[in-house]
Amino acid sequence: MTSSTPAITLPHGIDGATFLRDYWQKKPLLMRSAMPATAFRLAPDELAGLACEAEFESRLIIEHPNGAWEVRHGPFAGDEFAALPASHWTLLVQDVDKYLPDVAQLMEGFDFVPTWRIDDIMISYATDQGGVGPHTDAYDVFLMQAGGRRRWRLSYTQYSDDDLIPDLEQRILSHFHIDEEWILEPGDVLYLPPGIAHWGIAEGECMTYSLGFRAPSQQDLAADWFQHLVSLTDMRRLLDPPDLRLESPAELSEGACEEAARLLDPLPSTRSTDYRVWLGEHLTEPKPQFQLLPPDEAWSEQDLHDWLTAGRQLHRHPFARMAWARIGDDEVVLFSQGESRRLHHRMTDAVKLIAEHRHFGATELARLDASAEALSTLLLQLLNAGILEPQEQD
Ligand SMILES: [Mn+2]
Repeated sequence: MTSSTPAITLPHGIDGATFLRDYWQKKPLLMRSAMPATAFRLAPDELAGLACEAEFESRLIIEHPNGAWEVRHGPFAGDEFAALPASHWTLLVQDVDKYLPDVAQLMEGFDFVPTWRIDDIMISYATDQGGVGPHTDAYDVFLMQAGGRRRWRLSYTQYSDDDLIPDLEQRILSHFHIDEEWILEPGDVLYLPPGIAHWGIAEGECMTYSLGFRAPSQQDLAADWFQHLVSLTDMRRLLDPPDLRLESPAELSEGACEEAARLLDPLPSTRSTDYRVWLGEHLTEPKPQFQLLPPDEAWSEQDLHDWLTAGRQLHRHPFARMAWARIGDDEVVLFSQGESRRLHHRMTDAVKLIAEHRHFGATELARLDASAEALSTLLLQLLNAGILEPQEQD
């Protein structure tokens, strides 16, 4: 087992259901002492080390004394940090959860919101007065104060692209009306819905972990859905109706329109099973750098049996995205990495266990009301796709 999961302590009088009803995607919530400060283990120089590695997407944002903003992209050379000023800069590293299991584990505390929306944990280190400037994001975020103090200013003004500082790579608002201001201490968590302008400024050195969510645009969904529809088509061609009678040979008749519709109507609608399966696949599609590979040696049924009976755990590869859905009364489907596995509805509890938990073992599996054979088949598929991995012992 890895370290125990630090659950989020919601403020008094707010439970997961209240949070979803009153705050999620609606309004900000400051949660004082929501997490133990000991949950955040990464030291600033370790974060700087990650920003020097090519696998990590990292940025340095420097606010110069003349008010100019500078953005530099990693990977950085180690001595680049030593050459920076004493204040007014921040280092941001994306997707830290994909490589550090301790960081991925923090996500389990947030299972009161839809986990299929989770994108990544970005970690930022800032020197005194450092930050990314005032801005809005298009997605939900939980800002976890990991170390030091950060002043958060919120604005309820609706800003547009016209309010941005022009010709700047980073989206920074040129003006900001402060409606709310809090200083976050280690263990405090601030939830922000999409579109709320915010401005974080380090008060002395600080570290913040941002759990970011995904909000695909209508354009993204349409582009992928229509591409999926195209993939289902063949080369059948438009014919004229058999009872063709012409009033005018140049007229695009009602009958001709109907014949064209006859080619398109058999394609699935957004009410179809095909659509649900496509949506789950679309939403669990990983970023290109987080594709999974099969293990070097394939797992056999015997390997799996031996592993579990030895009391050892299976864990989700940190690259893996998971979701599940019901299909009618008879089927469930497990989604991961843009793929789907359709299963008998008796596998529902197994699918939930796998999609909700980052690690589990024989004890959890034994509680399931699934056929041992079907369960073993599914686990082997996931292990041999690299989605599940044997949990190395600490
Ligand atoms: Mn932000």
